[in-house]
Amino acid sequence: MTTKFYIRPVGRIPPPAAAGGGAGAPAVAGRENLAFAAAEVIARDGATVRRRLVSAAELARGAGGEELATLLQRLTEPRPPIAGLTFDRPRLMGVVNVTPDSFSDGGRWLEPEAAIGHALSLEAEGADMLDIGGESTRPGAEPVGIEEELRRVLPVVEALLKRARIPVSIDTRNAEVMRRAAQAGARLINDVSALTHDPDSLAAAAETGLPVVLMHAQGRPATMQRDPRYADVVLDVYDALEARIEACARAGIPSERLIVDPGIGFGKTLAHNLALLGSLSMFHGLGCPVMLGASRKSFIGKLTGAGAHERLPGSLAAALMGAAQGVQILRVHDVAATRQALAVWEGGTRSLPGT
Ligand code: HH2
Repeated sequence: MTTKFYIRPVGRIPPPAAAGGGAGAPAVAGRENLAFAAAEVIARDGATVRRRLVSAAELARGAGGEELATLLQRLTEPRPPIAGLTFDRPRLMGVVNVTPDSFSDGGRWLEPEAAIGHALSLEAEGADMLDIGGESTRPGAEPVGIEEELRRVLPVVEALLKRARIPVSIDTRNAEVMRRAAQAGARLINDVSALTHDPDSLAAAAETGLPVVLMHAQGRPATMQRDPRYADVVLDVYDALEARIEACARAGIPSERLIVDPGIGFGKTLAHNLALLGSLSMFHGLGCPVMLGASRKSFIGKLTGAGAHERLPGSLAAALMGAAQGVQILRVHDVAATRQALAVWEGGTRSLPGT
């Protein structure tokens, strides 16, 4: 049995201490306000998982051997821009659900004009990109026919190409929708099945040349919440995303065009979701920007009893947990509120003592 290693950065060092002493501390994805003091080094060997805390300085000296040095390199390298967006600060993807049945806003933006208006208002609130979806993937949702999905999303994508200044992403599991949306001007593909749902989707995504969000899901929306199980949710989701990055490489989609997302709420219990939320920093080891979609999700309701429309405070807390762990893209419904929360977090983490 071969041992697989994982690095989970912990303990942010604020500037200017992070730069002290010459070489400076390693930082998550090259982000200057995300230098870390230590890391949990995890080794999995079949059913055995060992964890030890190592100082970042020790790790940077190559104390853990070649494999860990390569992993650390992937974790700390700056990420190149995707769809014109740089990743020197957290970016916001505004959610536009052109569906009758999405869990928090189903039916509100089903007419193209309503969806376009909503998208433009999210842009005005400070969204960095817009995610247009024509199929709800909430737990229990049934699939939508391709023609109906195209009918919902294409007019919105086409209109936004002319009317929005920020890039548009297409949230779909279907190859034909990927191709048609790319022709209509979409700049990013967001697939909650990580290009596994439609057998033609890997080829279609490669053909478009667009960047792709690979989101982890266990099972299919209709049944995914029936007793999901993992050996170790964080390590299993990491391994599954790594396997999809490899599948993309074989299909001609290089890792520079990929974004990974642990898929909060997709085949996960409350405990699974919370474990992922607490270990997001580890996912940078995959070498791609990390996305988090926690906005208004049911784990917030399960923790607090809040209904789908009362989950803004919990959504902001989750967004800040993501930001603190270097998540590059936050997929949110409430753009203005998240922008404000992030501005405070960014300001505080970049502040210099003695100013
Ligand atoms: N969550 C949803 C849909 N798409 N994409 C990514 N990358 N990450 C996510 O967490 C994610 C996603 C579900 O949220 P929503 O679109 O609001 O609901 P619905 O699926 O009911 O339309």
